[in-house]
Amino acid sequence: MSRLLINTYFAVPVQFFVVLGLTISMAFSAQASDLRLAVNDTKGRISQYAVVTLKPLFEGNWPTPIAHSPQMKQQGAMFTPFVMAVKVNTSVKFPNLDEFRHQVYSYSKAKKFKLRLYGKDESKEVAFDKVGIISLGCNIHDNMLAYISVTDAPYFVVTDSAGFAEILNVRPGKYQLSIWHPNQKNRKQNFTQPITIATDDVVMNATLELRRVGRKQKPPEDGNY
Ligand SMILES: [Cu+2]
Repeated sequence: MSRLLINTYFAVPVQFFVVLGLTISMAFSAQASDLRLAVNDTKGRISQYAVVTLKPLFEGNWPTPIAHSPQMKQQGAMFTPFVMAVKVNTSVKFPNLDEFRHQVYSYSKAKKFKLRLYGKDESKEVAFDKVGIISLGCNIHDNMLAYISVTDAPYFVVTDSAGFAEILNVRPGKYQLSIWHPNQKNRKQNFTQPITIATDDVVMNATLELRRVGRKQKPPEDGNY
């Protein structure tokens, strides 16, 4: 296997509020390729909870995504996960695993809703039919906060605790790579970058400019259930 390393520096327009350091490593392999992406901030800290999407810049028939039923759990007066990405028109379950009640709501443009108060081992379901970022809260517990990124991209993933994202079996072609993070400095402007997936695996690194004080979901204070 031969390996080609390209280091490229992109001067990013100021309005992006994002700096990108890009390292592409191409390992020659067959047909569909894998994209591996490490996301960090300008101080070199790994960035968990970045939503990475790949949108094709070409026409194509995309297979219907496998039906899945993602869950936004309420447990210990916290939402889990903190950031979730789903394909548009996906229904998300909201199971309450606590001994007490929650009332989940969103005022976000892409989906405004308020679930009724419900208790342990009950679950509600919400279908997200518009692309956008949904910010979730709970009327009972102010500390509770989570995000659902609703996308129409065929490929999407959220970076893990190592700031790492992996998209496997990407069809070759030109794509718009887009990264959203709850703490990105410019909330209206995602990081975007065109990217060509050939028949080689791609390994790259993206650096986001994040706010110094970020949005976090704090654990509840003692006895504050
Ligand atoms: Cu709650």
